[in-house]
Amino acid sequence: MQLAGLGSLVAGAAGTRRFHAAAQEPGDVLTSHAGHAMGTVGRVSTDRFNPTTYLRSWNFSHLPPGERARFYRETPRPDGSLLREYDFFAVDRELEIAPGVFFPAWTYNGQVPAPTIRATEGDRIRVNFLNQGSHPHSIHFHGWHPPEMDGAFASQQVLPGQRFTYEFDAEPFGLHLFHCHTVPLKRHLHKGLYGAFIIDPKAGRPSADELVMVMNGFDTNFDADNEVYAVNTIANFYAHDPIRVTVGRLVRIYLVNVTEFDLVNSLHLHGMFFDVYRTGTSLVRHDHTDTVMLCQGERAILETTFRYPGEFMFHAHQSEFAELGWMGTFLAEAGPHAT
Ligand SMILES: [Cu+2]
Repeated sequence: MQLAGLGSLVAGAAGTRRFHAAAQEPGDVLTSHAGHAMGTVGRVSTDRFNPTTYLRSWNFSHLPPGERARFYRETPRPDGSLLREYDFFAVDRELEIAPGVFFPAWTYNGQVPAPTIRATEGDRIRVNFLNQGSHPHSIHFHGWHPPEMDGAFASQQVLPGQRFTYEFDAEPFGLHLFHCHTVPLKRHLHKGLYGAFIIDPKAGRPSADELVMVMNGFDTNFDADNEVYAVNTIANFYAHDPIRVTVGRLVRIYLVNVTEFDLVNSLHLHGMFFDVYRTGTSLVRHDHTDTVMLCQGERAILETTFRYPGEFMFHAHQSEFAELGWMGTFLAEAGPHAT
């Protein structure tokens, strides 16, 4: 993909660096397309939500232990499994999704995507939900559960100020999601009420550097079409702050598509191939490719190992989405790195 000449929102890493390098040389004259490549000016604050931290956080692992215990508790059960108990709340919050672009989101626990829920097959999940938002909401989990835990029927909507506790066993293993299931559905989903739900097989998966990526979009002018696209909410974030990975170490991506208004989204990785485990419910790969396409609500686990050091772009292969913010970079480095 050629970065120079992309739309105004794009600030692709390669283009930005080319500009900086050129600007540091006295007397250098920028090419006529350098202005286009520069894209957005400024950076989104990561004080309240840091997409780099989000990548490798689940069960509130990003919080200090004392604070974490307010939102997540584990209790061993006689059969060796765990009761995993979560405190979730819905709250309205304005999010900066691109420099200077603010979106009036509805969130779980103040962030989009919601904190990732992760369990092992056979664990018990209990989610205490409090709706502090201004509209009725619910949490609808994908996976096995009895109908009274579905959160989708009219009688299961949680009104502002009210609570509901969702409780069910974690199965099957795979990559699932949870989201609000209040009508109008596309509005409640697109406003930000969604998150990743990982269930690990009992025997686990091979050790890897694991990353959660949620492909999302934002309709900033409420015309039922997205103006901004991203992976993990902030447009072009990983183009500026590459995802650091290690050459020779297995990387596992938990990829979820919650993009509203567009039928499909996709992830294309430059310079290499990856294994695809659709919905993560099988340990046998379904595909070996460099581009995976997911419908709304669909997800896949991707596994690959970086062979060469350096930068590798990844982005939606729908060029429009890439140009409107769904663009990122991996930085593969030799040797161990701190996560
Ligand atoms: Cu809702």
